[in-house]
Amino acid sequence: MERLERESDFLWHREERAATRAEVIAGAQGRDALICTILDRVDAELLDACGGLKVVANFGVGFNNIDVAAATARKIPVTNTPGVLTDATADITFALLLAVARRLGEGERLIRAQKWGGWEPLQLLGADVSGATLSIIGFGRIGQAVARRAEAFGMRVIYWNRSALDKSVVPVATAVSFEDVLRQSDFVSLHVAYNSETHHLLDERQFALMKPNAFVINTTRGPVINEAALVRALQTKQIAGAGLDVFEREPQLAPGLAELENVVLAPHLGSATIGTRTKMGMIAVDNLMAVCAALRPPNCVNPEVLG
Ligand code: 8YV
Repeated sequence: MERLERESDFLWHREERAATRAEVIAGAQGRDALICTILDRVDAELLDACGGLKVVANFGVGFNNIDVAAATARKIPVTNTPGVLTDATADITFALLLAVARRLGEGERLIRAQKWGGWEPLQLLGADVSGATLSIIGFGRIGQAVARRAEAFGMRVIYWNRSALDKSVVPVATAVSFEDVLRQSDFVSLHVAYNSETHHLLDERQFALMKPNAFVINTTRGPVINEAALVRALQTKQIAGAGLDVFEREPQLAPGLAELENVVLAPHLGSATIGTRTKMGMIAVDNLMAVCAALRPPNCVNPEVLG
């Protein structure tokens, strides 16, 4: 913000609440650049209403909030912030995995409700993490960072990735088929980008393939899972639990999800550390400034428009 204030004519939506679509359009009209977040749907209508935009700089690595084809058709570069949030997101993946396996949410609620009567030999027994099999669906930067953490926890790691990966890059994990990642795992962690191909990648049929002791961890985008089907799979104990940082219709949850004991819920905190969000902001500004100075932005998702 300080950089933008110093180096540009900068308008900032200063309120705690998200900007409405009308406010985004009104604020971006006649401007060269828009920095947006997951809350802002940037589509053809918005781009046309804000004619003159030279760049859309997303504050985040995932850019499913932006119609990139519409931006490309208008020759507008779209940029994102990859890399800097890899470790923070892998960390929260592990936080959720450990929390749900070891029933920390249930323990917390027990203590806070002043219902804890003291140690018991069979109280809140959870699942072992060490020695368990972790499946990683989507083995890009974040998936691989999760695998490195899993190795340190003594887990066996298998993965499924859309395209084949160079084995020397991924020494700690074995590639298996999509059905096998589901069948063999004690923990399934999702790290694919969200798009039409990954919509409801985990649905009723996939939960049916999973072991009853399996846990699902999601730190990518909510709609990669059919949340209603997940609730049913959890209610019927078809799977053991879930650790979720993202939801299909944030901030709303599928009916029944919040009532389940065997889930740990976080409000989209994957990249929420001071250091990570600062780096994301700086990269968003680097990208934006580069385009405005007619230079190549470091992280463009539609580089074909750069010529
Ligand atoms: C952001 C994220 O907090 O980078 C992403 O894809 O989901 C998070 O890091 C969010 O996108 C803010 O726009």
